[in-house]
Amino acid sequence: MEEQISSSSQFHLLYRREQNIKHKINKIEAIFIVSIFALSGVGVAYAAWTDTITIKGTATTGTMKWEFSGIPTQGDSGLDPNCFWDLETGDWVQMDKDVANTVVEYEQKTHPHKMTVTINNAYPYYANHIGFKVHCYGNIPLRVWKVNFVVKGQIIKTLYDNDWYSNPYVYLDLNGDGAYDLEIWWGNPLDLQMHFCGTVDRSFEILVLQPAPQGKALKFTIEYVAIQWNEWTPEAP
Ligand SMILES: [Ca+2]
Ligand SMILES: [Ca+2]
Repeated sequence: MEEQISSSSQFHLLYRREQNIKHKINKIEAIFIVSIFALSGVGVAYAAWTDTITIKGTATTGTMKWEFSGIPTQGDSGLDPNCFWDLETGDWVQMDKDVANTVVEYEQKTHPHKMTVTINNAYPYYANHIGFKVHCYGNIPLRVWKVNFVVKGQIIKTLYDNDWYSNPYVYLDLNGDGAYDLEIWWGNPLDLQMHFCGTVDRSFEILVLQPAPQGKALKFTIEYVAIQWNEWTPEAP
């Protein structure tokens, strides 16, 4: 008897659950249909808003351009200049013989950014002073950011503005034997801001040191790297 009552109760419970589920499905269907109408209304409104939006704009960029200009000058026009001991405290003397010579060449005729210095028949204490001009011809202000010293295609030394203020002397080992062959005194800091049509004079001095290899041309390239004024930093980032 108890089993019959129990079976009957279970039947009623199952029947009520089924009715509830059907009821919920009907409600979900109703909500879904209402939502479709609501979304279609939003869609019309959205389309109306986007149709009215039209944006037109024009942007132009400036130019950042500079070059080495003019003909580089030097202190050896014949009789050799010497600087005994070092470029900082040494005595500059013009000797009575023309043994060595220095050739300074820009990388290209128009808008060069590099110059190559070649010293022929050099000997210890032969020295030279090289002068050149930097010309800004773009409308974005710039600063020279760093100077790369390149030997046989490789950058072996980079000078930043902070380096210059702590020590403006650069030493180059041209043949990779671990001994410095040239001392270079870089004549100017690298923090000057340049504007369109601006030109500045720049210079450096070279001293041939005792370990320089005999019977070899001493050759290196100087590469200026300029950067827009607002990105300039006094040292490597
Ligand atoms: Ca000479
Ligand atoms: Ca060397």
